[in-house]
Amino acid sequence: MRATRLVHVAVGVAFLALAADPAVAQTRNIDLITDLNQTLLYAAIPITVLVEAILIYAVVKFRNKEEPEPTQENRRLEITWTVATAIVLLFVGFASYQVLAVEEVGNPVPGDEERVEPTVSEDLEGAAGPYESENEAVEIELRAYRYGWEATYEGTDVTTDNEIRIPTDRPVYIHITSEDWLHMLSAPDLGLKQTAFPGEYNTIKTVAYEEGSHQYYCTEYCGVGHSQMNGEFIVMGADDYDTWLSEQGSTDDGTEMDSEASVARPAA
Ligand SMILES: [Cu+2]
Repeated sequence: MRATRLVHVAVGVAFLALAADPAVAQTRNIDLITDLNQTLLYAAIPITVLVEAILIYAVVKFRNKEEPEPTQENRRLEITWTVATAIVLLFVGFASYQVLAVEEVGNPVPGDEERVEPTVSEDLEGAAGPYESENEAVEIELRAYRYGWEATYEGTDVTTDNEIRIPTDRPVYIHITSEDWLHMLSAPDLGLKQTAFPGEYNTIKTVAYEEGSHQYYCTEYCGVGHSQMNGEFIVMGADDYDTWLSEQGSTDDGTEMDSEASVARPAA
């Protein structure tokens, strides 16, 4: 009786796990990461089932053996499991490399000749500009400080505090740095995560698919205000984004005039 119920629960959970398709991918980054996760999961499930089945079989079958015998050397079996393990590891390595080698996940590498110079305010190492071919690309400089984030939009004086606006369907390069201490940008919905180091830039890249608004956090403990060091990623339609940006730029001297999301920056 109990065993049947357990089996039912197990089957139910397995179905739920497989049926719980992740929501529509918001960015190329999260798309790639979720796909890899699923590929590895589909490979891992049969292996887990096989290993557990052999284990349970052995435990049940040999549980009452009066005189246990030592295992005999079995070269064929050893070769089999060594080769099988190697195949599994190669598969995992190959599948992961396919994703890690993509810029959106592995991050753009600076110094590539086909890239344009990154648009950043300071002459520091680490920033990677867009490829020459990406003439639609958007660059944003993101400065983390205790305890907030200031985004500056390429070619303008427009800044937003604790808010990052990006357009859909265009490559977005975010050059992250810090003014004081280690911080980390993490936007789980968008599959973005990168450390902010003082004195250098780290560039991340994304392409957003869907309009929407997503929380981001500082995930590197940085002091008493760490837990309030959040902000909002706002993904806008490409035209809306251009309109928004030009409206910001046309206000008097281009100082920030942003909505409620903007939080006054505390004195140091
Ligand atoms: Cu922080």
